Amino acid sequence: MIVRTREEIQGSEREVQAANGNWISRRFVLDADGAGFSFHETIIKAGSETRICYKNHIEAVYCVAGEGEIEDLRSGEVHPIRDGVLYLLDQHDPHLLRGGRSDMRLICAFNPPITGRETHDADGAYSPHPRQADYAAVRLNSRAR
Ligand code: 9YT
Repeated sequence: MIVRTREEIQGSEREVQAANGNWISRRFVLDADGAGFSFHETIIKAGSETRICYKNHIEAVYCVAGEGEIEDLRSGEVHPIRDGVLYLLDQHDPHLLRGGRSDMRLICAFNPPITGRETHDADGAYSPHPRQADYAAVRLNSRAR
């Protein structure tokens, strides 16, 4: 069993901040933990806008505090986000994530897991996992059942 607190993650290398200050990500579970997913708490700053497209990852995001919205850049649909709302980026969906009047606190899970050493490409995506093809094959297999 692994037990971690936010206090020990804050200020450590598991806490990462966007270069433009739009978000803070606290990585409670990373690839090296061997769980098959990574698990983060992300704070999205009020009034911010971030363009994201995780072309190498699936991400589930559950809001537990604050409010904002997500704009699906394929369909143009805008979905409000507040405590109790989940979105699943299962189609590598390009989107705009906007903070509302208060900071949003989001709980995020990534597959493949984030290693913590990713670099961002021009689309704001993270680079592929070293075993990207294996993770894609497992997802495909579980969808077929
Ligand atoms: C919700 C979201 O995608 N925010 C950007 C940061 C990312 N979740 C991360 O690295 O934790």
